[in-house]
Amino acid sequence: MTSLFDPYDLGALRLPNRIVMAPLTRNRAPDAIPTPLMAQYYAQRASAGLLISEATAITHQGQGYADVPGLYGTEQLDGWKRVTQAVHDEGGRIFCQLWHVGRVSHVDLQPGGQKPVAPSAIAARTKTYLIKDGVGSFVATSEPRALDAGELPGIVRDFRHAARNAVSAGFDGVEVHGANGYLLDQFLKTESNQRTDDYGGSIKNRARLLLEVMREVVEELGGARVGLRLSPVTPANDVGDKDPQQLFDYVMRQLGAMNLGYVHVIEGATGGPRDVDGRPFDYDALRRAWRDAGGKGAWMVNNGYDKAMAEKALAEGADLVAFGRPYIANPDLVERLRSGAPLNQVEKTTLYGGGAKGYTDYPAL
Ligand code: 8OZ
Repeated sequence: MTSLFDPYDLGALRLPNRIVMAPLTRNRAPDAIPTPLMAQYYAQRASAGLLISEATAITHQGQGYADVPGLYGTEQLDGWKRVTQAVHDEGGRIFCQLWHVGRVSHVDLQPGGQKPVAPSAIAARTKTYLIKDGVGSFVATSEPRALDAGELPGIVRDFRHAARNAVSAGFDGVEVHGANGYLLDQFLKTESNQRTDDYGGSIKNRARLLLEVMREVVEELGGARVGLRLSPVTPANDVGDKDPQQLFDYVMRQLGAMNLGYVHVIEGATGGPRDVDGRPFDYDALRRAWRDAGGKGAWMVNNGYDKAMAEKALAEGADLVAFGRPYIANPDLVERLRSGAPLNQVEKTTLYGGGAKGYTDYPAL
């Protein structure tokens, strides 16, 4: 039987174990530039089979929160080089999560104070995070404007360009953020996408932007260095779909031939219950749809896993398990899971923004 501590070959990368550090937003990159403190934080966690970076804006337009990092300016790339170097020096491997927030943003964070962009001009009933004079606060997102179809090829190119930047900054690969109610998820789902052109209406049309992005990024890096994160039923950031099973089964069938390194699925509500509205969702059917369509990469599961659940998931066909909150408080999570040592608990007040406190000061065993 496969154990969490067995290696996994992700393309040419040998992961020494099946434990993945999930992407975690921590708002500690002023001016979107990764800092030496961030390098220390990721390096402390380098014993994970794979680290996935916090969500990283592919363009200024793709940014939606204060002090999240970017991957489009020279100083940002230099900041990330320090991070990837520190992780590699500790013997780790790290992918960059590529992010466009779409409507989950605020005019104060957008270029020229413009409206955030979205598939349709429908505001998300959700909050974003601003920092003013060093003080953070959660504020309502701004009213978005609907993207013109003529702007979409530019966004696809922005993803591709960011993927190239990620590799030049030393990342081992990228994960496209298709989850949690951000731009690509907004296009996928009926509640946020009311377009009447080729990018709205049918499942095929709503999935078009995501699939165009995936094809371009795979063409740039080769499939083995590309993953995709999805959250079929999460209500995060006010998204919802009338038939998520059909929608995501279709997406999986289309992804099958792309030779992706992995598909990363958030099961249930992000950071919350695995059951949403008592509506059952068949994740095994998703995996089968992907495999039947030729998907050969890793099936990565996430959301509220502990060691026992993770071992069970591996026995039932998952290849990798991503841990989020446990990784915030336990830099040596691999060793703790191996030895059965107790886990440090997360301090909630230091999750978003700030410095070393609640970031790099969680003790290893
Ligand atoms: C928490 C706070 C801000 C952003 C996600 C990138 O949910 C995020 C995020 C999480 O994917």
